[in-house]
Amino acid sequence: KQIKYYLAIDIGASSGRHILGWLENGKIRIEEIYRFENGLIEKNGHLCWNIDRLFSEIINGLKKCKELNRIPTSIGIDTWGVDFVLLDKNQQLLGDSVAYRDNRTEGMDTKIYNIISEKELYNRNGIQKLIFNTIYQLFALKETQPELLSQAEHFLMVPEYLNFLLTGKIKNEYTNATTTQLVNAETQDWDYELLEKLSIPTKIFGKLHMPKTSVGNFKQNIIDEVGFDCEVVLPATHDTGSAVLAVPTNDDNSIYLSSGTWSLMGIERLIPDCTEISRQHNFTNEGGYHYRYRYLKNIMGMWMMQNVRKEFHHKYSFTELFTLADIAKYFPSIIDVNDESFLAPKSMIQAVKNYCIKTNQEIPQTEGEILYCIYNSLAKCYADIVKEIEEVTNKTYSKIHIIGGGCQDIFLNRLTAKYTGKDVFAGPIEATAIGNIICQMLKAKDFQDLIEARETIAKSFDVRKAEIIEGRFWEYNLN
Ligand code: LFR
Repeated sequence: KQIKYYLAIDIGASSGRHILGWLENGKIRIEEIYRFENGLIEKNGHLCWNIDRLFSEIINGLKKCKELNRIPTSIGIDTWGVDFVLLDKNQQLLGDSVAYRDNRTEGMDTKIYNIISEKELYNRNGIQKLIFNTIYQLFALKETQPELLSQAEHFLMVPEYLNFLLTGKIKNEYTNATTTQLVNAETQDWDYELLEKLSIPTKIFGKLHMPKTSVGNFKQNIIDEVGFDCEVVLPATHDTGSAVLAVPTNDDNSIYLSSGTWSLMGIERLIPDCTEISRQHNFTNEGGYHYRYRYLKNIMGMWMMQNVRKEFHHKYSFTELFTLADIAKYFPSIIDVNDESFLAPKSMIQAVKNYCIKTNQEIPQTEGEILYCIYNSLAKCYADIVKEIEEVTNKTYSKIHIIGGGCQDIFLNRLTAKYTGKDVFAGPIEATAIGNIICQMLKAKDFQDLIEARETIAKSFDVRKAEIIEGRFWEYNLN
């Protein structure tokens, strides 16, 4: 019998990958067939994504399928949220693909709150305030390059643009759209009234499609280039939306922590909470598969580690980093990992030191102290958020499921277990790609529903309980 392959193209802020998934004896199997780097570039004075290169890497990975003679039944693309491009009436790109860490949104919050109060804004969409949300980016564009907005005919989030390049079809997708802070939680559609208030043209926003919708097949030039045709399907195109689908449990006594460039910690809910209390805690209600809501908070996450490792010139293995951090566990200073100074600093190490100076705390001197300071502060932040979730939902949770690439960080997992007092489980590592794949499988009716898909995930992938013992990192080799 011919195996039915599905391809997830999952692009994060630091890397992208093509992962084939298929069913075998009732289990999901995955295999990474192609991987590439991603990162910020500086262009015309802004931090941008190199979207042309991302697309050519997508093509390279598709060619790999052909080479391996494993042609997928369908493919789905997911990326980080909030970032977008504009197309003109000839469907040509307008301007650069500016990245969310660019500082163009500075001060846009105040300007928007002069038009609509922060309270009312949250009440309409229940999306947490992050200064880089699309709403602030569009407003910045309106202030600095209004001609781009007035020439625009189409607004596309990054995965939608990549889908467009493959198929020629433009389709906006619901889960990623909610990250814009422009989708009304009640109507689950673009908030046209809000857009009008902000003088952002409404015509550029297309109908919202749910995950499992077909975008279309490859254009002829793509077929010629990669050597096969394929249907492009919408997964939850927001990576976090895909990742949370792959939480390996149906138990609603658990909190998830999707750990990658960002740490996203929260729960799934069936009803959004746009109340004032929820806003004060700055929880978000991101739209998910089948109108499930991700009630969560963004935490600066592995971004800090990635930057520090770069500054260490990658001279340490992960095992060595854990050991170094562990040796420095006497170090007392705690930083607020969500401070805006860590969003895009020239030097993360200096930013951590500056924060300690600013708050009159001991300044980390050694590499170990820097590492421990970040790790310790991250884990403490996780523990605080667990408390907040319990407070807001008036319920206690017994476990935390850490999913995504960051779940390989055993040092952080142990600290998380220690500070939260919960049972902490790690895995699956490729949660986002798995979530993307199960959405395609759900479309193909390989599973009856999400419950069955999650049961299958739980039995298909390694999920390990975090140990609380300290030290002994040399037993691991994660490189
Ligand atoms: C994670 C993520 C987060 C979003 C941030 C910026 O990759 O998608 O969910 O808040 O990136 O888009």
